[in-house]
Amino acid sequence: MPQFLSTTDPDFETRFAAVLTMKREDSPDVDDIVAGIIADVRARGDAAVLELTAKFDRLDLTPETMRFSDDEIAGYCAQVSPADKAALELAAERIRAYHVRQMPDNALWTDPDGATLGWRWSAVSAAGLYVPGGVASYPSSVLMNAIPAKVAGVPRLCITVPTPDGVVNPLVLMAARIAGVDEIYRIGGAQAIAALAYGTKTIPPVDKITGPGNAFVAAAKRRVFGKVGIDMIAGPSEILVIADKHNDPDWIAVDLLSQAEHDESAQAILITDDAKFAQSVTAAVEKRLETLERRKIAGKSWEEFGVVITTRDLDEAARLSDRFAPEHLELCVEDPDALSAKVTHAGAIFLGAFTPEAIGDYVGGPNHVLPTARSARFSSGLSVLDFLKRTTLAKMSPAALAAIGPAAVRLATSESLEAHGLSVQARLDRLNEGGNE
Ligand code: HSO
Ligand code: ZN
Repeated sequence: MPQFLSTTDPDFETRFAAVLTMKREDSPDVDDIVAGIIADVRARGDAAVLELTAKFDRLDLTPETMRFSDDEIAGYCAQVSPADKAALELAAERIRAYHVRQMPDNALWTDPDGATLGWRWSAVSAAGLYVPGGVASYPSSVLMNAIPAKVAGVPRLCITVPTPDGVVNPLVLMAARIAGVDEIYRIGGAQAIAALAYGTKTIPPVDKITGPGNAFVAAAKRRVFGKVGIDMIAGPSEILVIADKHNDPDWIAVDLLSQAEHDESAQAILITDDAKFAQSVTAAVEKRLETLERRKIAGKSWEEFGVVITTRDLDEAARLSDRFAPEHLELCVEDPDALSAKVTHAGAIFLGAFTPEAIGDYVGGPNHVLPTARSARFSSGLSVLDFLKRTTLAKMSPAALAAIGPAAVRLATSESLEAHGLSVQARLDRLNEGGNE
């Protein structure tokens, strides 16, 4: 059974606080092992990567076969059904169109002192995208990571994807090809992250690494941060649905299960202003769980981490949602736009009964790589900005230097940095001599 709370319960605040701080994931401490793997890859390059791939993926590769050739990629892509390919293409087109709009503008202006100032955005030169192997090897996540990188203008984009026992997911290669990925390496784990960050003879290093992964991958990303940029360390998925009684309980039930089925540690939360509706939804969840393919995973998540909260009204529901700062927030209410305006902290909001979260996982357009574990309080989902950086620009006219330079000299003196002061003063002296202008 999920937990049932009502805001009218006298102990509501205590129980709600317990829900907020609930620990859902035990993160095994693999940091020592990962440190060893990274050191090994740094020292021995390809040889270490190949040995670790033989050991963990039971796959013998050579520097030549570590990277999928164009012929291999074409061969696997030919196995993808036309319908699957068309669905990936539709998704890619919509994701691209959305992310193009995120591209920020450069800026350049001259202020009243005569200083010309601004900034310019440019893409990282190379990005590496980690794609997990096995069950969580999602082609949709390839699109969600690769397309923003390409839209940002990253010239070299590569993927690492482990292929344990040599098993390849053709849809992953197809998604990579559609997204315009330049290189695909069939390696995984901490060794792949190390290779991307430090480079080997076969794999040139990248500047930014994104993408989800297991505990080893997460630990490796943390360790290489600083040498390269990383995105976020994503936790298990979450969904919070605010629904009024005018919904079909079964729709809401499958929405909750859609994220519960990702992971036993995933969390699905229903907040409603109608206690009877809450009962109908939980009954519908139980019914669906009888037949759902991933009922073991979804059932465990719902049982252990599911939460159902009844509120006095929908405004109260929005305030509680903000305290969760959920990764995904569905607003299945009569006026979702009005309620959405009352929400500040959420990774992504899905408005109205016809916008199930799963649309956003695949084809809506916005990114599905989103902040989890309440980090939507201070961070955002993956975007083109993750693959861009900003360079600032400043150009002083002689008049501008004359106007603002003396303050710089003063500040340099106050910091006892003589050469700083001199580099400004030398120019001011020339201007005072009337030599320039
Ligand atoms: N909902 C997941 C992403 C995903 N869903 C991939 C289906 N495939 C994390 O936000
Ligand atoms: Zn999902």
